[in-house]
Amino acid sequence: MSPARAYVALGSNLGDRAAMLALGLEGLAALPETVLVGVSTVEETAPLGGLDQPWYLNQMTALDTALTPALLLTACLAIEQRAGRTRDERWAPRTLDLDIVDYGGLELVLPGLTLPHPGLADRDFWRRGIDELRNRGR
Ligand code: A4P
Ligand code: MG
Repeated sequence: MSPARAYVALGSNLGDRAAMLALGLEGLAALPETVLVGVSTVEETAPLGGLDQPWYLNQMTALDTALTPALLLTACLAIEQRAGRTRDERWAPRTLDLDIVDYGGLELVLPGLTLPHPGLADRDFWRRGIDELRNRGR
């Protein structure tokens, strides 16, 4: 099977946000059957949803992957969990969010996985990240 071009978004609004994004990129770069082909500029964004919470750092990535959408999601959740672990091994509040924004243009609604991600319409910063990567040929 030829690989699919997937866009995976990173977001963090807790702890050392830049370090969380770096952990996320490291995790994505290490995925099997996957090449991390592009990484957007980091953008600082106001929290969506009107809640009183810290601002986010957001970043978009482009991957060429032979993992299925379900396996890619499982891998993303595992990366999130690793980033949420504190040094004393107790669970910390979640500090890193990974969302599969698009997977080869596939339209899919499964329990636990909707593609393209339904948040895309409301998130200018995701669209800017994808545009930036596409303008670079990614
Ligand atoms: N899920 C379904 N489709 C997908 C997909 N395409 N990619 C399911 C990833 N996950 C998908 O996600 C809950 C479940 O969504 C996953 O287990 C998966 O089965 P979560 O990230 O654990 O839950 P959440 O974050 O509480 O909810 P949700 O609805 O995923 O929120 P989002 O979309 O992650 O948004 N404001 C700014 N400025 N920047 C942000 O990045 N992010 C959020 C969280 C809120 N406000 C924000 C930002
Ligand atoms: Mg999420």
